[in-house]
Amino acid sequence: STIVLATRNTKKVPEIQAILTGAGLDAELVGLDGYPGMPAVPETEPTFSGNALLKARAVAQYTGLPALADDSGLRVDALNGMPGVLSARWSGRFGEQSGEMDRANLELVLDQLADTPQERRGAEFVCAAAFVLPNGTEGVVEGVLRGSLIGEPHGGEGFGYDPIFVPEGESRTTAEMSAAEKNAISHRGRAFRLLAERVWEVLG
Ligand code: ITT
Repeated sequence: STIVLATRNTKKVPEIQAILTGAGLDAELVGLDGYPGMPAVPETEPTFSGNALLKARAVAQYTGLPALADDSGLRVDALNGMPGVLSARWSGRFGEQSGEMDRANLELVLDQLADTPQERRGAEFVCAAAFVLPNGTEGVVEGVLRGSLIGEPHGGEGFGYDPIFVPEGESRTTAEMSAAEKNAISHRGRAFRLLAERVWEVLG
């Protein structure tokens, strides 16, 4: 069966496909590349869960297929939880080529933390995973990964803020981990493994 993932972030599709396949969900995930006419969904909610549900509902309605969505981001302790739901848009360069936009977002956070010592550089990745089925059944769950932000980027895997994020108890950034290593501990891994259980219950 096919499930549409309500994302234009091409890095999310393989990450989430691997997590769901690992959780035993037998479905092919497709991103929004196949739906170029679908209008962008404004992410107007103040919470990750609210925005994930907005995206999944819009795509379920547009496609008539079961839809999943990921709304995620980085909460930085010393920035009072920012950029949070604004993580993709933090540098104001949303819509540019994804590598450059990711780098601009990361550099801005590093600038903002320039005077913050390592012991106060705690942060967490958060992921809300939502599902909406054609019969209207819906749900949303969250996963969190605690860690801290180092002063300069390390590693070329992953995306977004991965090159500066070191999970608690680890010495490498999530950009220095394989996809499987990251998924085993990540906010996204936790959220989508929970979601897979939930979707099974609903589907009976
Ligand atoms: P869609 O809304 O189309 O899914 P998006 O990238 O705009 O794509 P979000 O609004 O959920 O998605 O923003 C997520 C941002 O949070 C992402 O662009 C990264 O900057 C950051 N982020 C989320 N998960 C991350 C991860 O696993 N590693 C590094 N950065 C992450």
